[in-house]
Amino acid sequence: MASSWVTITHAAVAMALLLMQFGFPARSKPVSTDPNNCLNLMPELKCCQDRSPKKIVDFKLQPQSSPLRVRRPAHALDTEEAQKYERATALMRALPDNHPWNFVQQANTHCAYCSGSHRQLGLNISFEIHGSWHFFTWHRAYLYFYERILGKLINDTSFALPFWNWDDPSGMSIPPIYRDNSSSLSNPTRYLIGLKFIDLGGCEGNNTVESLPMQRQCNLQVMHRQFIAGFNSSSLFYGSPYRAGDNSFPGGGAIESSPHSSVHQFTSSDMSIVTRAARDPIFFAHHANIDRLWAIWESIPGNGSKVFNDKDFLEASFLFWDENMQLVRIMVRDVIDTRKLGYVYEQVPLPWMNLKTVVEEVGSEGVAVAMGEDDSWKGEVKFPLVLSSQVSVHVGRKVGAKGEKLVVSDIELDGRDHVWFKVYVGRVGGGRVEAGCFIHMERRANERINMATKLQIGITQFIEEIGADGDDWVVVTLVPTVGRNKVTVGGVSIV
Ligand SMILES: [Cu+2]
Repeated sequence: MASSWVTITHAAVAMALLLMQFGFPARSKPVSTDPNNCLNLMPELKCCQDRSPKKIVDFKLQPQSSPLRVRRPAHALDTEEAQKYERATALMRALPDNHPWNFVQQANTHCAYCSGSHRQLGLNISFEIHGSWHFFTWHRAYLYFYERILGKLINDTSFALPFWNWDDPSGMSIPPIYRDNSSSLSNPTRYLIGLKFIDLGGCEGNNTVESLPMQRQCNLQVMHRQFIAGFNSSSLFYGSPYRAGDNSFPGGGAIESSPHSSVHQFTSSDMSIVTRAARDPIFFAHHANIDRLWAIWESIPGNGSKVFNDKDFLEASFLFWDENMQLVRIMVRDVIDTRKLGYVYEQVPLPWMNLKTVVEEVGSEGVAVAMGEDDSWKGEVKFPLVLSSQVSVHVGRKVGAKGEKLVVSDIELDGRDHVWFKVYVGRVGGGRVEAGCFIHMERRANERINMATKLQIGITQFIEEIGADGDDWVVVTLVPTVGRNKVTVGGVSIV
């Protein structure tokens, strides 16, 4: 008896040691959509689909029988391509109001996933597809079905959505196909400046003939910066994990704030309000470009995504009506390769990829406050703080640390508000670079949306560029540009 007790105890201790070493086996909890629980929270914006399905089928990748669809830059479509797209969208708009393919019903699919309407299966909490690692994946699946429905409507299995190539100077304005007010692709309420220039993040100038080249160059800098900020790190590029039971907005990835949200804002009108955004047909070209940037990021050597090892990422699932009028449950694992989904992007130049970051030197306009040995030295700024004006704080770092991340934590706001602040990293007494920004887009809701999130930026390359590799401290400056006083920041740290 005594010896078997000893054996059991030994076994238990050995198991406990193993678990301590390798961690407890994780409970799998991918987020999935509850098909029977969708709440129309706003009377003026009913986002749940009108039609309930008889059954839901699991998505299966189709064997490639037809050639790959090739998504081309919207500004470069030929007349035939443009007419096809225009006609398909017109047919979509003409469908009965409650048809799942109807243009507004399709737009509502996006709304239902960003308004608290869709609920997580079995949990009755919001399923939100922004501000986490599902930003890219959900939108890829959404565009996939949207494209195939359009193709079906015009009986063309090669039909491909265009992408809005705003990361190249040739595409930095509203593409011509979206401008004609008699077209099914137009939205006459858009901000007219977009006809000249589209701002990827703080680059709007006079929009004069003289200023436009500089504005375009500024846009390329934004592209370069946002890619660096998420470079070579899955968690920074994709955003924070979002598992079943998690609150919305754990933290968006490198390009969700900018250029994604900045382009939404600048396009204005429906596009600037998350819950209405897909009512502007340009939404789909905008998100095709976001999707393309994801594909580009994945193709960069060394960027192999660590998130692909996480079952909670791969097994998350969404619901969409497909081109056969089935409600389909699609998993993230099905959307990580565009070729398997039957499409590719036309290769076009990436003029932002190898730029050099602009370092603003002391004395440049607006820099002096940030760089001086001002009152905020070493913790004199008290967090949490309401971001009412520019604030600089000295943040400690470990010299020689690999993969440094700047974390702006406990960002709190009412999710209905539009908020934008920029983040600079500077050398004490030296130059600074804009390292990133936080942009939250307005959304409609009857009640306050209590939102708590964080911003993470990869800063290794920025630290090198300002020459602060050997410094124990850097100056981080937060500059609110929209929604002053509407956002609270809990802290700033480098990890
Ligand atoms: Cu979007």
